[in-house]
Amino acid sequence: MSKSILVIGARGQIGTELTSALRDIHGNDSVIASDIVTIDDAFTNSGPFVQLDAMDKMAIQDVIKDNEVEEVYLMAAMLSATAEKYPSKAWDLNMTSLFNLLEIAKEGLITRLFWPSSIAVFGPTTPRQNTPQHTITEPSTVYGISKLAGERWCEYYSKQFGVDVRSIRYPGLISYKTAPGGGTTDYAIDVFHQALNNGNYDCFLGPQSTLPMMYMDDAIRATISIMDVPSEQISIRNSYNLAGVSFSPAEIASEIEKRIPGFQMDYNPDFRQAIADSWPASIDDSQARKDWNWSHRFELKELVEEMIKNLSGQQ
Ligand code: AKB
Repeated sequence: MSKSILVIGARGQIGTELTSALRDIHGNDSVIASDIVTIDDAFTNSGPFVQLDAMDKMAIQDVIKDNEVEEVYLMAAMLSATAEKYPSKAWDLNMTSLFNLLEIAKEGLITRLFWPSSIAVFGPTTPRQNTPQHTITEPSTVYGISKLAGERWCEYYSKQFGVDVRSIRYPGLISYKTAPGGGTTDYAIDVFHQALNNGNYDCFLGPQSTLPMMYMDDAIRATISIMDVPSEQISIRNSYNLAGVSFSPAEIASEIEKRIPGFQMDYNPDFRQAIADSWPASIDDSQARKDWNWSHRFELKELVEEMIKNLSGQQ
């Protein structure tokens, strides 16, 4: 019998693709999708769906008990750009949801928990190139502060109570299936939509703002892989560094221009520039490679090709 899995935040950028991938592996009925928003469509109808507030511990506990859920992927979060506008809401959502799930795991109601962290745990004092797994973490953003606190809680619950929680520090994620929501790296998705629709893009970061990024297929593979390995292989209980490809707005513009001749990128940095400036340019993920055999597949060229191919059909 397949294990029962709950995805919280299943309609978000990562949650949507993660739910589909998990359903392909474990079967539609074994993967319960949940989100605060409910929309009657093909996605919610492809398997069980429950409307859940990620901060409502009692409701989550009921779903877990009623369905004998073993694993939870907690994907609900407020991202960096939005969190700067709503600091206390971001703190409440990002912290309360994690804290509740760690407690539920401690009580023995689930056996394994996935929680996403981010490159946002790093800050201006962190070495920017090839940022190590263990280094200075002094985030200067609301989102980064919440992710760093979350990482400390994950490690604490793992060490003190034996909670099997696993986590990845996601870089900026690039996908064509679902729109991103309120991140600093979102320009690298918006640019494709604008390039295909209008032939130009007004970028909110400057041309040289190199950031760590990853194609969604790689991110989903990493998420499912880290949850599949035996517990003894997980040596990092706060969160693993994960690297895909690093590029700047100027570099992605030049790759797009090769495929959409005449494409023009303009630069008008806004408040998100300061966030980008505080983050690493590239990540050392050798610990993830060593512990659970991680390796990324998509480089910039393939990522751009996939995005244009898939979005061209949708425009
Ligand atoms: C964001 O830009 O806020 C996210 C992230 C890097 O965690 N994509």
